[in-house]
This record gives sequence, C-alpha cells and structure tokens, in this order.
Amino acid sequence: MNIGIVCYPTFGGSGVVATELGLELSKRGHEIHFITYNQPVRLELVSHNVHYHEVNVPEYPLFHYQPYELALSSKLVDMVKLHNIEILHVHYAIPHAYAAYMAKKMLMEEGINVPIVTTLHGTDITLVGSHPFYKPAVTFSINKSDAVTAVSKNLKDDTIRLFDIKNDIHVVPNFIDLDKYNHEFTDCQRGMMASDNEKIITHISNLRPVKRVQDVISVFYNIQKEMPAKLMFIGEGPEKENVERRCEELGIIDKVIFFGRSNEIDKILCFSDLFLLPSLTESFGLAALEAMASGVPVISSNTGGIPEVNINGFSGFLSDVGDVEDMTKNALHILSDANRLKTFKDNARTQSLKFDLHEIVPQYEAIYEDTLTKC
Ligand code: GMT
Repeated sequence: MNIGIVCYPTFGGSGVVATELGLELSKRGHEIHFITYNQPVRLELVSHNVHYHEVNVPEYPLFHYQPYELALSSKLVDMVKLHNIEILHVHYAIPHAYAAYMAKKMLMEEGINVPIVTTLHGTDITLVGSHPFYKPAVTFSINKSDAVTAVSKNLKDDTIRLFDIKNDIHVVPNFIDLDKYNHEFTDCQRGMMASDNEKIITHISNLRPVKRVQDVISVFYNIQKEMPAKLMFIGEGPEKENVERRCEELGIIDKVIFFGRSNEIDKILCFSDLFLLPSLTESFGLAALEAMASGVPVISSNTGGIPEVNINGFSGFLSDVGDVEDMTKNALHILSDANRLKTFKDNARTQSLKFDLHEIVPQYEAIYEDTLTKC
C-alpha cells in the first residue's frame, strides 16, 4: 500500500508511535510518506520506500497565527496526487484529522477518494480536544474519519464519554520493538552512571504539568533517604526549571542527572532499576512500556490506560494520583531485596511481550485494508 502518515515530528509519544509504525510498515513492503513540518525525530534512516515531505508555512505579518491546517491540507492534496497515496493515517486528532478531511474533500472534487484513518493518542481527547474551543471541530473530524483507533480501552471509553461519536473506535495499543530493548546480552556500562551499591531510578517525559514531575522528585527524595540512589531525568519541558530548583532546595542536585532530549532511551533504560510515571492522566504510557521492555519495573499512578500496561504487583505497582507515600513504599519494597528486584525486572519484560510490534502493526494493516474495501 501507498500510505501517508501525518504526525507531530517531536519527542512526544504520538510522534514516536507514528514514526515507528511507518518504519515497520516500510519493512513489511509498504511505501510510506511522512507529511509533517519537520523530519520526525526517530526517522534517522530514510530508505527507498520511506519518504518525508515537509509542510512549509510561510510567515505573513497579517496573520497573528500562521494557518498550519491550511498548509497541511494543501500539502496532503499535492502529495496524494503526486505519489498516488491510497490512504492517510493521521496521528493526534488536532489539527491533523481536520486538515485531512479538508484534503479529502478537495480531492473528491477531482474524483480522487482517499480514506482517512485517525488515531487518538490521549491529550487530543482528554486535555485539549474536549476543551469547548475545540470540541465541535474535534467531534466533527473524528466522525468524518473513515476509521478511528484509540491507543487503549480507557481512551476509547473517554472518547465516547466526552464526545458525541458516531463511529466505531478500534483499540490498537502502543507497541514496542522487543529486540531493540532486549539487554540480556548487553553490557549496559552501568558503572559510568552509578556505583555498584547505588540504585538507578529513571523518569522520561516532556515535563509538562500532566506528568506531575514534582512527584517524581518527592518519591526519589524519599528513596535516597533509605538507600544510595541516583535519578536519571530525561526530557525537556515547562517544568524543568522548577524541578532543578526543587532538587537544589532538597540538596539532591548532585544525585540527579538531566539528559535533556535523548535519542538513546534504550541505553539509559538498560542500566535503570526502576521507572517512575506518576502522571495525572495517561492514555497508555509508552515510556512505561519502553521501560518494561528493558526489564525495568514501573511505579506509576493508576490513571487512564496505565492499568492496561503496568500490572499491579507484577510488572510494578500502581497508586492513586499524588499518593507519593504509597509510591515510595512500593518503590522501596521492590528495590530493597535483590531477589525481589530480579523477579520484578523479569516480570516487567514478560508483560511487555504483549505489545510486540509484530503482533500490533498487522492490526493497523488490517484496518487499512478493511477501510480501503469499504470506501
Ligand atoms: O505524553 C505526552 O504528553 C505526549 C503524548 C503525545 O500525544 O505525543 O503522548 C500520548 O500518546 C502516547 C502514544 O500513544 C501515549 O503513550 C501517552 O500515554 C499519551 N499521553 C497522555 O495521554 C498524557
């Protein structure tokens, strides 16, 4: 198939899923066209059947806001015609599903029918999309999509609860390349980061308020009072300065390593002992899955779709949002006994096997085929 993928090219989970999906589909013989405003961060290797088409939005002083949706829909029209794209898969409803629908209507004027598959990722529904300023447009573009997928059962339920949805929503979870995160025979070079007696705790996110990074600091602060430990902090975002200031105030700044945005998540997870994800809301928690695939147990909140990924008492523990005491207790329970830590590490890897990309990517292919048959 000739597939157009529209996504955010950034480090966010939706962009990562879209990019990994496109790359895997290309390995399975499909022709993939990424259409977005920058080269997606995980798109390092462009091969003969992976193409990237940049959307340019010229600056014009009249516009207070430059019209990205307009530029995107025009680009989609041009690319569909030029490359005979058969199906458009848009990741994150805002504004991609809306722009794709406009492109579809324009193409129809020329007798071309291109079906749209929309994947809902989380904040496009839970935080942003349900805001009254966006809700009518988001409802419209979901209902006008030819197929809709959500990354967890919980996100599907939220979408049905928050919007007046007429379409079926297929649940297709986030997936993982299990080989990339298999560290069984890797020397993780742990010694570069910590001494043998120190435990390594890791957090990865875009450091937005929704990630509750202050809870990460609180849990880590409590852990390091009980045992030698270091915190690996990966990501950039609006909470970064507050985090740094709090680490200074608590006197733990020398125990926290800030990696910024990193393309070497797998290498950092390789030497990690525990992953913290105390989010306020999380439709799936791709970062937790990446940790688990690396054999790193997860201490998380029990919000959104996280319980579909992290299994309480098996791959880690789940607590109520903001319950730092419970998260600390659970973290210490896992870390304080070497045998128990080993069991949780093995369980985390076992749980991640349910999200093998070789099992999940064909689900998207089946949706494309079904949609093409119906449209
Ligand atoms: O977590 C973020 O803030 C980034 C966001 C995104 O859209 O890029 O991630 C969302 O999509 C990921 C991939 O499907 C999910 O694994 C994340 O759980 C989800 N984030 C939230 O729901 C907060």
